[in-house]
Amino acid sequence: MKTAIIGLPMVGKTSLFTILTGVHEAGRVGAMEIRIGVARVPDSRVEALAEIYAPPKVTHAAIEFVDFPSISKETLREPSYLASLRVADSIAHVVRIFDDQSVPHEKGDVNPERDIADVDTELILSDLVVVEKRIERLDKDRKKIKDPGLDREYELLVEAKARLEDNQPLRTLELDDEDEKRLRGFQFLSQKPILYVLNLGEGDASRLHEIEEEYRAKLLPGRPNAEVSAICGNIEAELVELPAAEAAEYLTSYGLKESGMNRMVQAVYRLLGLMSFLTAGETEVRAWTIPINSTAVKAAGAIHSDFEKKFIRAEVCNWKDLVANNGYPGLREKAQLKLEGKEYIVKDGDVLVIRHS
Ligand SMILES: Nc1nc2c(ncn2[C@@H]2O[C@H](COP(=O)(O)OP(=O)(O)OP(=O)(O)O)[C@@H](O)[C@H]2O)c(=O)[nH]1
Ligand SMILES: [Mg+2]
Repeated sequence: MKTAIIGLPMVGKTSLFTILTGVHEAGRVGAMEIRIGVARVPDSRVEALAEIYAPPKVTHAAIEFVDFPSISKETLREPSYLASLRVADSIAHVVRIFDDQSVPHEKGDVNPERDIADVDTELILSDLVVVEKRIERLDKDRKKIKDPGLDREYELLVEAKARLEDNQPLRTLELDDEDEKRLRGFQFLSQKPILYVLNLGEGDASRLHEIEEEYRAKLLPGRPNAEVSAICGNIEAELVELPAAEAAEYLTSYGLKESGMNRMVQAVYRLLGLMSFLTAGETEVRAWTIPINSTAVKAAGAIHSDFEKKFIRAEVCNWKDLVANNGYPGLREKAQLKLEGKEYIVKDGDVLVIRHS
């Protein structure tokens, strides 16, 4: 799963990307290349389980981030830029809130709501071009061939066009599975789930939650599949350099409880419709990524395709119970380990042992 980091020039995209993924090289301002990195999904449950087993291997879930050059009408016409953006599963739009005289703003002043509206509109216009082209093509084809599939696609695209012309993103379309499939191939930009990442200055750090709430209230009503996450890029950049104990102290000195980067990654994870289940043992403690509402047999498949094919049942417990009992033997004694079949819906924080033939 890939999340594209986009935004206007000099808003802190590359700085964020570097903090998230640890990918440093070529991180110069104004770089034109598109870069991919992997971010660990922070998960305190993994650490708690690792304390019991002290395994040689501890593996967190991971998601990909892609650092894009600044977005504009022009870059959205570049085939390679557009192609890379189209294949992203979600978008993180970095919005500049920090005020810093030494960092120029493309539009002369800091105005987050204007910037959000402008970038949203560029994505919408880019989709409109695709929709109009396809409608034109369908107009011709439908005169030659009678096909209910084409007729439905035409109807859908006419609806999509109306939304876009009304400056509404395609995220607002409510689609059933069939229609969703009909549109999927277009990889519309304004249909992708979006996280607005508010990049605050240090001066605003103590008001971070307040500012986040303020923007949530302003932005989210009427915007499905969107989320808001506030972070303070400069503080986060310092944090990654510090050992854990000092990092906690550093956060407290700004009146913060948790790294904003953690909250941002978790927000992306939710937006992508993902969750984690865990496996724990002497050799490895690990978080695995699955779509929310996955069955036990699908979860088994995330570990190994053979486990899915040869699935017999899953032994399931909640991670807290496993920690409280200091491992499986205690759980078994108290009969807190449940046997579940293929169709069991895995819950966030379940620890699984897959029994297979
Ligand atoms: N004060 C302040 N400066 C920041 C912050 N984040 C980034 N900057 C500065 O802004 C400049 C641009 O940062 P980048 O991370 O390269 O921004 P970008 O969005 O990738 O820029 P382009 O790729 O050139 O569009 C650098 O000089 C950073 O040091 C921040 O949170 N606060
Ligand atoms: Mg950059």
